[in-house]
Amino acid sequence: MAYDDTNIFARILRGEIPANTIYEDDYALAFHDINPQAPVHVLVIPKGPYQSMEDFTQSAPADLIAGFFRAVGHVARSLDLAKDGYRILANHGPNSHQEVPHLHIHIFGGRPLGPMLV
Ligand code: DGP
Repeated sequence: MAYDDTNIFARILRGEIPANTIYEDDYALAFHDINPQAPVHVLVIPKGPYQSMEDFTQSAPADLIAGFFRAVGHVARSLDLAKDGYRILANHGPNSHQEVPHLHIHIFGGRPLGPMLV
């Protein structure tokens, strides 16, 4: 399916709507989730028109893939999550209940998260 550039994260990337941004570089933007599911719940999105892991890992340039995942690790460390631990998650497609069609990695932390439920 074609990338829909009217999605909310595309609009955040273009600066059309605000986000509580905590990190930005050439490859990624990180901001707090509007509906946090843990004491720390941050989203990291790549700078580019990618819907999910599917198209990102197939068609994004290697430097963007590397820079994006490096940014995810950097953000987790900058939030002081590395010692006690954190969880990352990315949804793809209807079975996952992906709501926003722009790739985003969730970072959860700040408390014991328990076992994965699925
Ligand atoms: P997912 O189900 O993986 O597509 O998660 C989408 C997440 O995006 C969900 O946790 C709520 C968050 N979200 C939706 N709209 C906004 C928004 O406008 N701003 C921010 N910061 N987060 C949003």
